[in-house]
Amino acid sequence: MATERTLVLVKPDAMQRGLAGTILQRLENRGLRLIGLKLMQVETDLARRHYAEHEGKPFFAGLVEYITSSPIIAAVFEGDSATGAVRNSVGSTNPSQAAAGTIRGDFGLEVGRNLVHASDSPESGERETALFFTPEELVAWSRDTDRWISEDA
Ligand code: DAT
Ligand code: MG
Repeated sequence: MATERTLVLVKPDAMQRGLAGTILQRLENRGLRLIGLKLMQVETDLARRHYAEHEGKPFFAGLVEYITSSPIIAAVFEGDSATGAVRNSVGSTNPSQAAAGTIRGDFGLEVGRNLVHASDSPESGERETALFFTPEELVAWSRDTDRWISEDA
């Protein structure tokens, strides 16, 4: 399996509702390794670049307004097949259709307040990580538990 890096954003609604720790804990509990973490206010320019693929869609302006409306936590998780694992834990884009047991399915109701962002491919993970973090801000480390999480560690 390939080691991947994937960007997670704890969005403003999750921050306002005090769910940051719960969300990060669920991903950490899967065995994914945190290699980058910061509390930040996203400015409009970064929001537009992050969501560039959605420019022109009817929800784009609201999406930019939402993601810039309050501080967020940006996190990078690393691990074998990290992208798919995080997306599965996050759940479907619209929380009203997300499976119970997922973050969106357990804590959300509406697509415009879906609590968390997760990269949709390894390539997006690299692109988005570079948007939110400098290389110096990412920490390479190994854990004593890695061999209990991955056969290949
Ligand atoms: P995801 O965040 O699951 O990767 P996406 O990349 O398709 O979903 O869309 C990015 C965000 O845009 C999503 O988290 C919420 C918002 N969004 C997507 N589709 C929407 C819609 N039909 N109406 C309102 N907001 C939407
Ligand atoms: Mg997406």
